[in-house]
Amino acid sequence: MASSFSTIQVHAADGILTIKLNRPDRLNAFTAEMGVELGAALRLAQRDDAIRCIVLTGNGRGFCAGQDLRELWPDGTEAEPLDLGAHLRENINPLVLRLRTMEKPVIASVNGVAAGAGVSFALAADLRICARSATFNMAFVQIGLVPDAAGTLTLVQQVGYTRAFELCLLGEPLSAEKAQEIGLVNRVVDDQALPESTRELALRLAALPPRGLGLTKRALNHAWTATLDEQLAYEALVQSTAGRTADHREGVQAFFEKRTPIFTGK
Ligand code: T3D
Repeated sequence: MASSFSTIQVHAADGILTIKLNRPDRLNAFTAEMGVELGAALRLAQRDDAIRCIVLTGNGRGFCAGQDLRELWPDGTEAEPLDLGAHLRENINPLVLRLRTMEKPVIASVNGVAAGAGVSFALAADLRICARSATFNMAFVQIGLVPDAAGTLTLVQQVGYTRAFELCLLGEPLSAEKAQEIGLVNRVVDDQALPESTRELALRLAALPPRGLGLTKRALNHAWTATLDEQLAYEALVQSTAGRTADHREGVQAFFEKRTPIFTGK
């Protein structure tokens, strides 16, 4: 995969694409250039059958400090207000859509502080594993803004309205342990164990049947807006597709032969 990125680093091995946000002196704050590069890496990952899991992490002591405030306000303030909605539509929303809709599991490996849209990016992933020293800060309120990058939806989904409201309105930092306690993250590990623990999880996901896994992601996302009837119909639809895969046959055959299945993505 292209090594010409300047705001991210990408590394593909063993079916895992690791995308490392790479502006460590700014705690990996998001810029438009990072958005373009992240979008390109995710598109490539989506198209490449050899990639079966994506890991999003950060270089240095931060995961992502949200929007780079210097990029939008290089002089501290602007005479004319910026159209932040346009900025979101162009740079951030397409990334969140891709993370949520691509039929491959995405792990956020939160290595340090996540703030503002950095929290939203972690929430847009399917699983979150984080370092014990990581913190989560819905910092939007501190600068008079509204949580974005789908944070108002995904936070409610992960932790419920009451906790989401408090996190967004008070904007206080949340420790990794507390984040796990309220269901915002799946796992917390010691800082030095994060890369290996992330890799173990990613390898497990990469060994699973990709089609079944991708369709499961679709069905779980579909459930948020569906009635019971609609969800039952949707499950039947995706199950028809999963039932036609060679991986499904392999799984059943392996069960009868009392062996570990080998899923090929067919
Ligand atoms: O429509 C739109 O697009 C608007 C979208 C908005 C989405 C958002 O994400 S809004 C929220 C933006 N993020 C923030 O407001 C967070 C700002 N940062 C902080 O509050 C703190 O930096 C942290 C709590 C994240 C970490 O604090 P600390 O003490 O560990 O580190 P630090 O010293 O503050 O930061 C280290 C450097 O990173 C520092 O640079 P310097 O001064 O040493 O040269 C700091 O300025 C820089 N940095 C941190 N966050 C950002 C940043 N630079 C630009 N933008 C940032 N968001």
